[in-house]
Amino acid sequence: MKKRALVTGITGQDGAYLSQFLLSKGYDVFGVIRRSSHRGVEDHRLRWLGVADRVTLLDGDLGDASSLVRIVKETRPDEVYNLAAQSFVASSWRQPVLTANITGVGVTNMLEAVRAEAPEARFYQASSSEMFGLIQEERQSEKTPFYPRSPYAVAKLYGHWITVNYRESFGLHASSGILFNHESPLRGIEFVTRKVTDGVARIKLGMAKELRLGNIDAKRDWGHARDYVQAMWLMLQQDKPDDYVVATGVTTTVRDMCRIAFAHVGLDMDKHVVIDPAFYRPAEVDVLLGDPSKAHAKLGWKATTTLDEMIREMVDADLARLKA
Ligand code: NAP
Ligand code: G4F
Repeated sequence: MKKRALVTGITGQDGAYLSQFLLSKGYDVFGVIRRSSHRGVEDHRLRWLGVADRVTLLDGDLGDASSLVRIVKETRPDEVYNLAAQSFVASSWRQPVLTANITGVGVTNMLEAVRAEAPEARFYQASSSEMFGLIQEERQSEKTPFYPRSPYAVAKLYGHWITVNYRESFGLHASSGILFNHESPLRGIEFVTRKVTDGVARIKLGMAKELRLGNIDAKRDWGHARDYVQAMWLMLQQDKPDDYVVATGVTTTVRDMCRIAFAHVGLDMDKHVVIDPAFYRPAEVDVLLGDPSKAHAKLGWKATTTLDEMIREMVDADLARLKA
């Protein structure tokens, strides 16, 4: 019997890579897609990876509990990956209630649907290193206390704890992956790595002269989404549900990430980057650095792509996209 996986957020970066990975493992893959007036473009990432025709998309929304119950009933999944969220930190100050409803309470909607219609299914929650926020330890592990610094992080913290609570209250096989930043050529253009690689490609091709950025002294632990979706799957293959930090264990400033991107096409970032206070945040997460030793020891998982390799892959993909 083929295994069945249900993925919320299937049209996003991670949803696309996870679908590709699950299909390669022989799964039937179902995904939740929300209604849009631009039907036909939402699956662009799935098309980029060549898997759009191999997944089944069902109409639903994380804010509409009844749609989730119906979808879980219809698809009878063995594994549920809850990736859907308002995922952009900067937007969460502009849309705090929506962020709370979707990124936070939406998790309960999904857990309730699973509890009612597929209580044996294994559940993955997309938790975030943003929950560490104002860091309480130099290297953040599963034991590090949380200190969220944005409405997004507060909502994710709720989603994290409700997942733990449903595991402890109802015995669901519910695991939470505390994933540090992960990127790819499929990253949304508003996130800093992709904004930089797209900007560098535009400058190289003579389509732009400058790149406007906010706090380039912030540090992140960046990995590749292709590696990170494998950790999600590994969590659901364990006998017992648990929580895991997924990270590279290396942290880099936005400035140095930027320098890699400009250097790859032979440009000097100092001639093109303009600091624009419009991109500063009301409260910043200055530095994140993960300790992935539990994921390594228990899941046998390790990041395989360096930041250098990933940024060069992203710049090349943006150059190709813009030339086309
Ligand atoms: P993403 O590219 O922004 O994708 C978000 C997905 O959620 C999209 O498919 C989006 O649909 C969907 N979505 C948004 N609101 C929805 C709603 N109301 N109902 C149903 N679907 C909705 O994010 P990502 O980078 O793939 O991240 C996946 C998950 O991991 C997110 O929960 C994110 O917060 C979390 N996370 C990401 C990172 C990272 O570095 N990437 C790190 C830690 C945790 P549309 O396509 O229609 O917009
Ligand atoms: O790329 P970012 O927008 O990612 P951020 O805020 O770290 O959040 C991402 O990673 C989280 C995991 O830790 C996820 F949970 C979340 O869903 C998302 O995927 O910003 C990274 C850093 C920040 O410190 C920001 O202030 O880059 C800094 N930055 C500087 N200039 C900028 C810019 N960020 C953006 N987006 N745009 C700028 O112009």
